[in-house]
Amino acid sequence: MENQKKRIFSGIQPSGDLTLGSYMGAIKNWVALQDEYECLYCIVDMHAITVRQNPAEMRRRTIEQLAQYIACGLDPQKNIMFIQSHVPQHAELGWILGCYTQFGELSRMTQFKDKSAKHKDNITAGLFTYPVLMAADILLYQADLVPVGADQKQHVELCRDIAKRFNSVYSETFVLPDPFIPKMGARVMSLANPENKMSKSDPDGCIYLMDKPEDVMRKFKRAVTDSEMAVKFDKENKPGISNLLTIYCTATGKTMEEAEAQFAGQGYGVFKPAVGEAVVELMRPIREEAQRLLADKAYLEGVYREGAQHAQYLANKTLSKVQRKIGFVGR
Ligand code: AQP
Repeated sequence: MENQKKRIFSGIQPSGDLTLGSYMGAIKNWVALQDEYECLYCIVDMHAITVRQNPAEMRRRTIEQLAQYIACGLDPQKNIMFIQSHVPQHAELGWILGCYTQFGELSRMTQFKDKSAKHKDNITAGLFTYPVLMAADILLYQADLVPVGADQKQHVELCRDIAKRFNSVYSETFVLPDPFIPKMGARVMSLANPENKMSKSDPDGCIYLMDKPEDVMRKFKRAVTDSEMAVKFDKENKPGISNLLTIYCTATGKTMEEAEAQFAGQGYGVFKPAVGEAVVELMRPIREEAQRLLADKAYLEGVYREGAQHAQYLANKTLSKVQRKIGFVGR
């Protein structure tokens, strides 16, 4: 299996409950790719601590996130699913790659600029070197493809640059990964402020996968739009409505033209609840299945333990090759 299929790596931080943004930008595509590729899907807890977390909350969310991955349709028999901190090779390769990454490169990362502005009182070295650890996550498994939302494109590009640099110094070592960004849903915006990305840490503008139907409906009915009446896609002038249309199309599988035709001549009072209902129906089976899985902690533990074992086996192959090339004495 290892050598026949191309490989995928992706992960999400347990820094908050999973959102409709992370579902549409990432997980939905993970599910679509699981038959064609050999996939590793990770819960990146080491990335999450780049900003301060409540320990008990993070432990709870880590397990819930695994249940939600499975509930979204990821099959643990087909995919390697694991928790990042259970595979210490990520940290080991991360350190090494940090020595092949320029300070200037990291300074240009927009996520660092955004997050350091948000967490002014705690701008850690970990937040700054986050993209190096992400490069290690991807390169450890020689991943060909990294399915992410548009906001992560810059980090995958940096990962390629680090890999190229290493390969040119020491001969071919790493596969150069490509980002895989969905055509629709790559950047789901906040319902409260459609100029901003929907983020876990912004409860007002955010739909969480585990939200109850009544909460989802309330958030959509309150979604910020504009003073016009037309349900038309126009990202510049109608960011709120354009975001809702994108969510509607991604949830229902309809094209933008179909959605615009469906709501032509109808006001926002009809459109907004219709988007809410489409999302409620999309999320209902996910929420129910996640709740069912969470009642079986032993099963979830089995999945992440087995996942970590398998991941460690693959990670070790790359790590020992890298260590040998850079001049470390074999263990
Ligand atoms: N709004 C979004 N639209 C499309 N894709 C998104 N992703 C996240 N938000 C959206 C994609 O989902 C994956 C998860 O990313 P992450 O949780 O590891 O990191 P993040 O982008 O920092 O997530 P948040 O929600 O913004 O977290 P906080 O609030 O903690 O900063 C990635 O593939 C991302 O592209």
